[in-house]
Amino acid sequence: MICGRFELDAERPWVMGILNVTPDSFSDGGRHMALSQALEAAHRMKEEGADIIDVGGESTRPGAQPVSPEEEADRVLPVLEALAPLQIPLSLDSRRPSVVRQALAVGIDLVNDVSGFQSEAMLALLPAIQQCRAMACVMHMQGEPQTMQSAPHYDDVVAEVSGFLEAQQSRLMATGLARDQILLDPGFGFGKTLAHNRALFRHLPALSRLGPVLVGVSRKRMLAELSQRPLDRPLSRLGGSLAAAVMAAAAGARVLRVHDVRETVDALRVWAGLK
Ligand code: HH2
Repeated sequence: MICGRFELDAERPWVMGILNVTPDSFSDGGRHMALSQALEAAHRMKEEGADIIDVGGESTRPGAQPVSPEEEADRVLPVLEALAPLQIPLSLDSRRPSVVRQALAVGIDLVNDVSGFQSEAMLALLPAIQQCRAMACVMHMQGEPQTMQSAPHYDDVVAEVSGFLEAQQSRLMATGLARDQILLDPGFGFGKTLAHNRALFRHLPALSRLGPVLVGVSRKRMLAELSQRPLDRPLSRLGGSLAAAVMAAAAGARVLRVHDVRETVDALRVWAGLK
């Protein structure tokens, strides 16, 4: 399967390693702010078996303050430039058209938009995305990060989220992207309660029949709720993250967006060897 400048094995799920170049991300904020730290983390993730590296310059955790596009670009562009020789697909986690445009010029293989390619300005970038043969990830979010967890409400979460993803998939395909180029992501934790997340997780097999699916549950609060652990310790959610990654793979997910690359790669290899 084509992912920008690379071809990835479509026979197994891909591991997307998270590289947050932010001071305030919920589990790894402040760890990769220096260019040298970011590069070291990316090299390590590649060695550990990551298939893609997802670079983000804005935290979208519940309650996060938005950053200006200029600030975000200053954080991510030097990292993307420095990672080019690493020879691994690079994803940009951004909902700002100006940042995405500049990153496409530097060279990225996937555009991960947590606001789901809804704005005209993001849609206007699709020809440039198409030209790079890059993938586009359409994620569902209810509301905005600052307030999304205050009282999320749906009449039918599965119908609403999958309806949104299907509509956006059709919109992107109408501009020339192939079905395989568009990753669909229910957006776990983005304006969702535990009950919503559970319903969406159970719907993954059906969603995977619509197109390739990305699942991002790594270290998220829903894992602490399910494993009955303290809600303020995201670094202690490895067991829950691995269980959810394997279950998502078994449900047909194509991409697993994770913080703990080595452990996830091992868990998926064991699952593939035993299934
Ligand atoms: N989750 C986060 C960020 N980006 N992108 C996609 N496609 N799917 C996700 O589930 C997703 C995402 C939040 O996680 P993280 O990057 O670790 O935290 P923060 O937003 O605080 O930087």
